[in-house]
Amino acid sequence: NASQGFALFFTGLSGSGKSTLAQAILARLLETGSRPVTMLDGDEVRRHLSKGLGFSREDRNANITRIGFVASEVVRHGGIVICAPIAPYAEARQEARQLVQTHGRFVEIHVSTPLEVCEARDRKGLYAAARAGKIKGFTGIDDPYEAPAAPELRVDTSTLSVAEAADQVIAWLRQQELT
Ligand code: GGZ
Repeated sequence: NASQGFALFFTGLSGSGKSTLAQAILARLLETGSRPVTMLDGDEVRRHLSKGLGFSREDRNANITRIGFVASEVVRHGGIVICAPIAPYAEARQEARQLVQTHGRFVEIHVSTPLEVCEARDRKGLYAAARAGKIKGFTGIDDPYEAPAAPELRVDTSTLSVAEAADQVIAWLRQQELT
């Protein structure tokens, strides 16, 4: 029902378009406007909530568990929360799902833009640095990304514009009577 809290949990490679898509959906949800929406921005999370964590499997999973905990609190109070970490490990995504589902819906959205496209974009030069060995353990290059087997939604920003992808997500939420 339309007053139940829910979490939109985007997962995908660096440069896949998660944050851009999350921002577009945030704007759309704020337009229709009846409920508070919290954005757990990746950079902000790493600066505050997950300050001091690195990119080992353990640290990435701790990051996702923290995000899941905060998301579950928002959802517990009937709010909408959007998060967009890479979240490369299925085990941590599952833990976040469990935390949130105690109180509401967990909507996992796999942003499945292929690695070649993310790497070609290379907006921050991180892929080039990873290929050059200047960054070790970069997701998709020399660190794993476990693609979700059964996400609620999958969108590929190499074949859809941001607006089209946002439309698909919003349409799905309406169909599920979440908004
Ligand atoms: C992947 C890294 C790494 C490594 C720094 N691997 O494109 P960005 O810059 O802005 O997004 C990436 C961000 C990933 O942080 P998350 O908190 O989303 O990761 S996780 O869910 O795995 O905890 C990238 C930057 O941090 N970055 N080093 N080694 N991305």
